Amino acid sequence: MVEVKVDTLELNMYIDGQWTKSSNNDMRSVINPATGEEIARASEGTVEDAKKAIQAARNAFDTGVWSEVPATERANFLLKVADKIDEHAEELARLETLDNGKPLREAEADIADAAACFRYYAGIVTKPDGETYHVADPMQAMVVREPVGVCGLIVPWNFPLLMSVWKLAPALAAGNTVVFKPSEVTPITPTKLFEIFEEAGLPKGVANMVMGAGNIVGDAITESPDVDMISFTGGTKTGKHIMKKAADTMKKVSLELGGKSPNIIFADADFEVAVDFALFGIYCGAGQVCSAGSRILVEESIYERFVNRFAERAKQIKVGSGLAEGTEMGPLVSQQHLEKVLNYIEIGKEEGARVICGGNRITENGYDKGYFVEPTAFVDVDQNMRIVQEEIFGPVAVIQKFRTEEEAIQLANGTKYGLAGAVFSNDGTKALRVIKKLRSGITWINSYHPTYNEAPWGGYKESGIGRSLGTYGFDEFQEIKQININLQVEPVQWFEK
Ligand code: TXE
Repeated sequence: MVEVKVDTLELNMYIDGQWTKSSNNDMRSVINPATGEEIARASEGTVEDAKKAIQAARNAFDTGVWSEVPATERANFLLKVADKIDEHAEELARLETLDNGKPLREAEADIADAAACFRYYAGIVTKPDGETYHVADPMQAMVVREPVGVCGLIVPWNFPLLMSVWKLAPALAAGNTVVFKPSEVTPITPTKLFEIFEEAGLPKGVANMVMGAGNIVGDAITESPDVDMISFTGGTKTGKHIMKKAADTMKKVSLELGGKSPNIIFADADFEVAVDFALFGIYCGAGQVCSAGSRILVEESIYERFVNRFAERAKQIKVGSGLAEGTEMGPLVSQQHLEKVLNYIEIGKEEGARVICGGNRITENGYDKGYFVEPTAFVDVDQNMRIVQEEIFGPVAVIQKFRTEEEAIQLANGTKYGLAGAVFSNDGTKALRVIKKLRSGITWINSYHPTYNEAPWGGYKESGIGRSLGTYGFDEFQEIKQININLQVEPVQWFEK
């Protein structure tokens, strides 16, 4: 176990261009999930702080300090931010690992993706948009895109910087102002990002950050009549709560929620490739990934062989501190989340499923203070079990058997979620046929997990509404206006004089 010594950081909120403490001076302890030690203390926002941030964002939007600057200026800002993320990449990756627990190589990939996302939206913002229509003479109709206004952006803890950037980059590119709330568990790299915004010269009030509890600061943002839109990534239960609250002020909502994604493996797939991606699909990020391939569906004729090989390889995964050399899977993010995942493992056993690997918390070798869980998989499961239906969000897979293509599709679509899914097969026609039947927004054939700034990300069913990334993700942060121009200005004479 590697000892990590860091000075405790003090993190403050960023409101109207000022680094701000909580109105009641409360601080929240931020914990390293590998050691259980405090690594930072963060100002705990109040309703009053949220209101100040909303007011600042409202003023900044209404005075046009950001929405009315040339698009090239906004693009230049985004490019500067990307360069600064690259400059600080090493520090950011280390902080991400300390705060979230993920292995350093995963954190490094996230930081690189964050810079690339700013560059992608810097490119989009200066490209042509809008349309004109041929309507009846003498009118000319056109459509323009405008920023939505003040956007409330609320993000989770599994990709603390990257999820922030997936919202902040397109929202700012489109000319909105924002009130942003990081997860109370992982505020460190988002705070660093706001330092970068300040250095890159963002006008005051355009981007505001309030930390704190979802049911206090989050609710204040969602309820406010001065906020025009909420973009949220997190659990489905919280997403439903936000959608109901947002209805009172008829806010636009964009929700990226949970999943229980199927990974379908046919007997004609390349066996070792399928096993390899199945492990990556569920254990990358210790399973704390919305799109995790947590339900592995395997064709009957290769089922036993697959289960044995999967378990053999899962047992070899090196679990440890994210900063330790050679670590392949880190701890879970928090004590609370550890308890949730361990509880699901108990539920699985009580339901009669059989553990083929893992199933325990890891406490040896100094791991007892951290939140480590073994890579775990269940077999002998049926579709109605809670471990098959509910999002565990940890390193816990269920492996199911199917006999026919139809059965695979039926099982794959048989939950309330519809975020992601994959098919492994060397029969290209069959793979595409099955993918087209999946009720999921993100899919792969003979792969799992790659994500692109260019391509829309989001789910069907209870996995959410709307899309992040790509041009679709940009659209979320824009209103569409039609402008009708009369080219022959004379009375309409509908009524007699
Ligand atoms: O999520 P929450 P939690 C799933 C996963 C996990 C479960 C619960 O299954 O076990 O959700 O995790 C803010 N108004 N995912 O409790 O509550 C909160 O402060 C406004 C999937 O951590 O959804 C944080 O900033 N905001 C997921 C953010 O919501 C509120 C990633 C996420 O927290 C709020 C994380 C409220 N009333 C968890 N209450 C994914 N899709 O990737 C909380 N929040």
